Amino acid sequence: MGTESQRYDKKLFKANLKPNWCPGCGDYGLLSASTKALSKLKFQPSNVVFISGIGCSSSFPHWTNAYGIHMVHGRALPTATGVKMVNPELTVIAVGGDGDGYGIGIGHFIHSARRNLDITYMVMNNQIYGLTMGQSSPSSQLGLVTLTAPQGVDELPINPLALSLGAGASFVARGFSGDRKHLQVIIEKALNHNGFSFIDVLSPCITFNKLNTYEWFRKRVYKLDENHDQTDIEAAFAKSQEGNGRIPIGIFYKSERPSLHDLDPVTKNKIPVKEPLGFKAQGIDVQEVFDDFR
Ligand SMILES: Cc1ncc(C[n+]2csc(CCOP(=O)(O)OP(=O)(O)O)c2C)c(N)n1
Ligand code: SF4
Ligand SMILES: [Mg+2]
Repeated sequence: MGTESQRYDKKLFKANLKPNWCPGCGDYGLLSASTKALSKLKFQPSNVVFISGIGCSSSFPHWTNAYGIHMVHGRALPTATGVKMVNPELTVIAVGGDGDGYGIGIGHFIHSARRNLDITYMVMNNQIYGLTMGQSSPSSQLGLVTLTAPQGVDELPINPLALSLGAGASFVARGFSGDRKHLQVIIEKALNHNGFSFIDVLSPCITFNKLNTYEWFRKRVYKLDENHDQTDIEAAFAKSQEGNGRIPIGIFYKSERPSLHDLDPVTKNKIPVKEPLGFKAQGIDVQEVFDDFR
């Protein structure tokens, strides 16, 4: 017999479909940790929506029992923004890969961080383009041999933690899909955070990235402990700079600054999807509007 918090349906958010990821893909770790986190926190599938872009990782919504939108490449966050703006009652979770979020979608990542709408964004960072079979990604490590860099990657990888901190994200964390329990705890905290919560999830691609493997990470990752002050942005920046030898995981930064909904005068006290539709419903004489343009 478990305690109350241990008794929950761990499979509530799991779809009856089997993911088509390669056996051993890091993305399974995030799928397991996030579906369990949602169940444990007593969320209901009818109130949750997963929104993704394109990539192996972006097929994520298909493997969950909740609402889902499989968007075009790099556009998970603008879609998530629209959904949350019109229906703030939904728990909105954007997911995708490093190519999707740190490449084509990077502008949306920065603006979502500074906008601070209450969305959780989880990136399955395998440091490669998996779906398209092994091209370099913006987070590929220097020297990684890829389809597009047979001589080894020679562009500096993006630092998603430092970038999101600089852009104003109010919750910044890193997890490792090889440590699902720890990852689940981070996700629970992110889901409970009111604002843009970003988690970079180290998720090895066992097929196309032969350098950043589970073993490679296990030698390097360590958990941030209670001495790390999550409210100290300078400490968070310093931790985000730690390199290949040591890779901290955990919550780097958390601030209680108001979310966009707390500030926005239009949506603060309104749920737009529940407002009447159309001019007539709002008591506007459409003929008068047309007449204005004559
Ligand atoms: C506009 C557009 N450009 C390029 C592509 C091709 N494409 C599909 S997935 C992808 C990258 C996937 O990498 P990532 O987001 O890291 O996901 P992973 O497969 O590694 O999980 C690319 C370039 C596309 N689908 N649409
Ligand atoms: S190719 Fe890589 S990212 Fe895609 S499913 Fe296989 S292991 Fe996962
Ligand atoms: Mg990738």
